[in-house]
Amino acid sequence: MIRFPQAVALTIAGSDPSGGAGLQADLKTFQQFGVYGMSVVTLITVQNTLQVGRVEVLSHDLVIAQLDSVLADIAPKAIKIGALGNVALVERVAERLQSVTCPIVVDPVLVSKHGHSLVDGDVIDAYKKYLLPRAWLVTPNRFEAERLTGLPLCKPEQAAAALHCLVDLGAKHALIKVGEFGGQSHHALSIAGGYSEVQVPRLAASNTHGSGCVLAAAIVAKLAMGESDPYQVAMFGIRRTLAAIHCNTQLGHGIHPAETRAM
Ligand code: PXL
Repeated sequence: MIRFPQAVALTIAGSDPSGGAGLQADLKTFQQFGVYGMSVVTLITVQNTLQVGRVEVLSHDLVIAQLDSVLADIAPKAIKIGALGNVALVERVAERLQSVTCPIVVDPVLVSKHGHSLVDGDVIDAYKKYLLPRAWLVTPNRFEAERLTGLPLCKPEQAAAALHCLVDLGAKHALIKVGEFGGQSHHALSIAGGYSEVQVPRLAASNTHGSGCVLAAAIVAKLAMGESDPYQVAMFGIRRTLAAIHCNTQLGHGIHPAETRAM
């Protein structure tokens, strides 16, 4: 039997039973890149591609017990944090991860693509105080970046100031999904204080349900595989997300899910 060092990644995230976003998207993305995936569940959504009907956040004791259990047994090489649901979970998860040395990618999920809130209460201060200082990389979309920084982000030229602020708040690196302008999908990247912009063609495809999860999960998979250059992992995530949106699943009657495929 051939043995090789197994790449292992952990996601701490909510469940999307339709499989497009959340921990299901993360695990499927890890798997596509040959990375062994583990998942700690934070909240359960009742949703499909059309809507989110209900969100129930698990007790923080139950979430921390899951985390303790997996961390005591299998050491991940990288961790992704998705939806956390409330202030107590942001605080407790951040506290538990203090002793973890592998890179942590924080996707500060606040609302679903349908516009449904996935958080209970005002988690912004807790993210700023407890989680951003633990983040190797933070990957907000434009609206999450506005909430975290308090700065407007209506055009790509405003991204540099928001990135500076995220780094000032303690994130080592930051990647903002700025959005679509002039037929291009814009990303802004701060790596070790250096600023760069990445533009990829905007796709007409509507397969975007879960695309934010896929981006952060592909980045975490690449980190787990041993790549440590932040620019390389960010570009890997951006390219693979573009391919996942391009995949054109056409599944469901709402916002079709993105789907990662190994190339
Ligand atoms: O894409 C953000 C996201 C993350 N996590 C869960 C979700 C969603 C969007 O719907 O349901 C559980």
